[in-house]
Amino acid sequence: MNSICKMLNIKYPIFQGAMAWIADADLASAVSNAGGLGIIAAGNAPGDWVREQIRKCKKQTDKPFGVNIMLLSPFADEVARVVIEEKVSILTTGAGNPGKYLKEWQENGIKVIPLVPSVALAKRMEKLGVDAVVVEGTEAGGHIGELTTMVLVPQVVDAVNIPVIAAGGIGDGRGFAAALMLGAVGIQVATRFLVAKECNVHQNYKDKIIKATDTDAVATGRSTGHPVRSLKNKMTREFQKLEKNGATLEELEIIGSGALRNAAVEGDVTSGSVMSGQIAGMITKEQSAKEIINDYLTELSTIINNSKELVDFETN
Ligand code: TUI
Repeated sequence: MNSICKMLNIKYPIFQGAMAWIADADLASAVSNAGGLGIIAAGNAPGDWVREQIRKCKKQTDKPFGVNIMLLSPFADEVARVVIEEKVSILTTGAGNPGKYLKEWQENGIKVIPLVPSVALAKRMEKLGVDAVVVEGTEAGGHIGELTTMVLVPQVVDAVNIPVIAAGGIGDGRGFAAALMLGAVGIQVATRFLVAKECNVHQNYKDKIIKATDTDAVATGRSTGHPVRSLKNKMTREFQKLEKNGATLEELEIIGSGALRNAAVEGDVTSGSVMSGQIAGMITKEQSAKEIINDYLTELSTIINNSKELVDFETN
């Protein structure tokens, strides 16, 4: 049996990626009810909000779900305690090293799965004793690393002995199949769940994802050392202009702060930050979480069933 399904007691090895301000109990429970792993994004929210979402999620599903802790959050310590108090069973972490919390979480029976953008960090996490890693390529949305999923996944798979879940650029069942071929045991998908019917992000955000083409998800902020991928708009153009003219970090941060909330909650997709992965160009319609998961699974089986023909060529 698939190692991550067994470890987490989930039906399909499909994680719904954490999206700050967006991935709440409604989306997470819908994904978990469809057989994937729904994940509540703590983002920059205080402990009380996270507690409320965990309780709501438990009411809406009897299936396993997770919480993602964004380690740069000023509330990270608080949220780290809340997930223990509320008996969450699965945690993912992003944007930092979860080392200082790991022992306590695991003593409380929590499976801990950090997001990593490099082989070195994956190895460090394995040494610390984490249960699995999500390897995120630069195709992903939000705060990103440098390496692509295609090159990062096989290198991490070779470097560690814990399950590897692939993230970044996995837009449909073809990407799912590719991730498994690279040695991952599962996938994490975020951008495609933005257009889930159960996703409470502002409708303007969903519409912008659906309209996006292949070249619309751009990375800004490489000069600051903290690149972010979002859909092209007035904000990204102004940011790029400032960056080109050598703006200071402080000047660049003024544009960035609060911008995701403005887009996701207020629907300001012109001046806000419409964080998105490169797969936005592959997304054509709103669907339920269940339909999205079923699409990935159906396309994956078709590929696996036809693969004999693909490799039916002469070898010696
Ligand atoms: O976390 C992400 N992507 C994100 S988080 C986010 S919300 C946010 N809001 C305000 C400020 C900052 C973020 C939007 N997008 N992806 C997972 C991820 N984690 N990718 C890379 C990493 C990562 C980076 C460095 C993981 C560990 C790490 O460790 C450095 C160290 O301390 O060794």
